[in-house]
Amino acid sequence: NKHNSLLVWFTGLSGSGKSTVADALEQKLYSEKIRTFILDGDNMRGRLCKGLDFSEEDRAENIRRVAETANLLLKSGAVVLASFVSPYKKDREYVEKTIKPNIFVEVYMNIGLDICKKRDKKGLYKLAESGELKNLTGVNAPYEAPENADVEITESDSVDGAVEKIYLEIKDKLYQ
Ligand code: GGZ
Repeated sequence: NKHNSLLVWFTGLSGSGKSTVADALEQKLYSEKIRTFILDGDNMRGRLCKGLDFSEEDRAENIRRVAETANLLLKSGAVVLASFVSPYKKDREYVEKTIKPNIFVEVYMNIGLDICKKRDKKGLYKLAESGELKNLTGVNAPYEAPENADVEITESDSVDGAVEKIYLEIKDKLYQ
């Protein structure tokens, strides 16, 4: 099955559903025999990006290493699904300019902070609000929302709906 490589970049707050939607998109692509690879905080921050914190500088370095890794995977022909908070516009722009033109698809998980806080799976928001965690995006660190994302997912989209939106955006790019 011949398809192009693509980098689908999910940005959004912790708890906005980046990984959930990326996983569901991967399932859909898998059923179409498209080769995928997921990059996220779980497989990057614990390994290649170990030791980096959540300061602006270290987030930039985190994203730089992610971009290098994504580039290698893209060369193998895979569709790379990358889920990173990536709150700084300059870092997201860096990723886009580092990879081959026209294979970058930005997905903005535009989910309100209130909803992310309610989920708070890891208890990070609670910690940040009590002052025990610094640099938590949305609470005591900024999130610079994308202004021209290729796809925007909001709280009115279901997971399947989100997958459909993204798929519509990437399907031509996959096979052109
Ligand atoms: C943001 C944090 C922080 C702080 C820990 N700020 O929802 P999660 O838990 O599973 O995913 C988040 C992950 C963010 O790492 P990224 O590599 O995506 O960040 S960035 O792109 O900004 O470099 C969250 C957890 O790590 N986490 N502390 N202070 N997210």
